Amino acid sequence: MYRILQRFTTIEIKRRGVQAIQCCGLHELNKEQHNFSNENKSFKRTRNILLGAVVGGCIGYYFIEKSKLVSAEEIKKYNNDEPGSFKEDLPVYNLEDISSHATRDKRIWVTYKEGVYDITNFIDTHPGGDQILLAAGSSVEPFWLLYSIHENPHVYKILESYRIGNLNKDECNNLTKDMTDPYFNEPKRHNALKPASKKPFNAELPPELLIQSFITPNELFYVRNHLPVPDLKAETYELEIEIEGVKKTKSFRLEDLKKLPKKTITATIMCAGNRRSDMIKHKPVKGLNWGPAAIGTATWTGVPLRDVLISAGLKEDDDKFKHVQFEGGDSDVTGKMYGASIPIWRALDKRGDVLLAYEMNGVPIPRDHGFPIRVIVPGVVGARNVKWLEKITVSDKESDSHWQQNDYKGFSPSTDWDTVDFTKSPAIQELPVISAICQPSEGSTVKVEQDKITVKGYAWSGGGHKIVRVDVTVDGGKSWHVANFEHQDAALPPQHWAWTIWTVKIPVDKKSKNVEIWAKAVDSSYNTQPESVENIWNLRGVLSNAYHKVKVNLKR
Ligand code: HEM
Ligand SMILES: Nc1nc2c(c(=O)[nH]1)N[C@H]1C(S)=C(S)[C@@H](COP(=O)(O)O)O[C@H]1N2
Ligand SMILES: [Mo]
Repeated sequence: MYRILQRFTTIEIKRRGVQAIQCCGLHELNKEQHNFSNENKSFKRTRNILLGAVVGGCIGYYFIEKSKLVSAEEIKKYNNDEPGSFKEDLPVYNLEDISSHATRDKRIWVTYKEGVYDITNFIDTHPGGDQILLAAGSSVEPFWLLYSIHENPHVYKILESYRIGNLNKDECNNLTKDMTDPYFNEPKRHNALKPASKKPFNAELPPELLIQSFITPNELFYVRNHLPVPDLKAETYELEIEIEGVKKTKSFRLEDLKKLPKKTITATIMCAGNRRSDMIKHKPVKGLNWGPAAIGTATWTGVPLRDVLISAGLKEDDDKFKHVQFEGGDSDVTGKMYGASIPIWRALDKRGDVLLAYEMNGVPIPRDHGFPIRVIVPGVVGARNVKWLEKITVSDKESDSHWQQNDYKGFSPSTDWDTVDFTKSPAIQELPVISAICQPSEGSTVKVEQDKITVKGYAWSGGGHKIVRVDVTVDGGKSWHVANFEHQDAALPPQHWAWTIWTVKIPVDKKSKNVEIWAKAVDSSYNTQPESVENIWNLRGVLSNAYHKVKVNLKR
């Protein structure tokens, strides 16, 4: 009834070219709705009566109004009916107000563009179920990139019926700050990113969401920070390039870099600690407890590092140099910057596609991901993809940074903290082949349909290798099922930088109440994953790429 009435008023009014709905108090109704914690029957009845009156009044008002001359200002105000556009007669809320409304007892608010909505009363009737709660206290936009079913006037109409206010965009970056906290100026993050640590901020998506789209929306891309996020400004940004032995360094402003020929690649970035939680189950390690979602895929646009180095004066055939070092704008209390390096051959190889990127998925790189410039070293461990890039040094030595020398290295399962010698292992560069089962996730209940369950996940390999096969079993390897590739990039190895999204339907035993699903991938070099985590365990919990094993319950 409510919807029909609402549709009627909107259509009626639109047909006549004036959007008078604002002045009829529909939002008052929504405010009222927002004060009720239970939408009971009598409330619905009262609401409908009220609505009838409101609609009647509205039409009446329209006829009275029609006789008046409407000012340009007013037309602008009332025509502003794009979903999520600013509505002058509604209150304005800041991001803190929104994120404090994330549970049913406090009411559940979400934002879409500049609109603020109280969707508490919609949750139980949402066709997509409980998933809607992932957006509680945050924006629905990144989810709607994953589930494009929402790009539909019918959905916008439902959404607008829950409108309660506007989002104060100016205030977003201007919340009350405690200047003594080094983390006082962190960017606002989406609530769906589940933090493994808050300061520094490290977070990943629930695995089921991760594989809903081939390209990961920026706001949902895992974040791996070692330090507070620097606040670099495009206007004052400078990148310094030093070629060792050459006195004069060269510097590039952002606009200088943007003038050089640009390139776009689609590349997956993965943290060395992805799937560390599987290793921790076997034996504790030092490191953040990452699940299988410390990985993401984006299109990256920027200028090839090779071109910048050559324009800074580096000679391609000069074999004095062995490494290209990077320094980020994020520093620790002693003033030491985050740093890493890659071998020079990779930096200069035309096929290496190493970029100084300024765009992520078509927009300026968000602060958490390295604004305004980050290095993208496709096929290479996340740690070398230095964010907030401020300095490049061409050298005969590796970076002396902690993260190059004393971290991000692999060791034998029998090496522990009392015996470890970090100088004995090389720094991780290209990552080995990996896969993960994302749907169903560990411990969940899956519906058996026609004696089969559907399993979905990703697979990826470093060094530009492509995934050629993913095998999945539910009987401990007695029978393997080859997965279908739902999405794979067309690029050929050794420039295949993006992950593969796979899916498979597997028959399950009629009597079994639960199963353990295993997945393993094979890459274009026919490298595959190790069977057990026990035998690849290492004290930092990196390179955790054993068969992915997920236990689930079955429902018929
Ligand atoms: C708060 C605003 C939201 C509204 C008004 C809304 C509305 C809807 C509607 C009307 C549909 C059915 C679409 C159709 O079949 O034409 C739908 C489906 C769906 N929604 Fe939402 N939604 C919202 C938020 C979300 C969020 C935040 C998520 C995920 C995190 C989500 C996940 C889904 C899924 C997975 C489906 C598809 C279900 C299926 O395929 O059967 N929705 N939603
Ligand atoms: N300057 C700087 N660059 C950095 C880091 C950092 O803390 N500071 N973290 C690295 C690590 S370990 C990873 S996995 C990736 C994470 O990138 P993302 O946060 O954009 O997902 O950035 C890398 N680049
Ligand atoms: Mo990482």
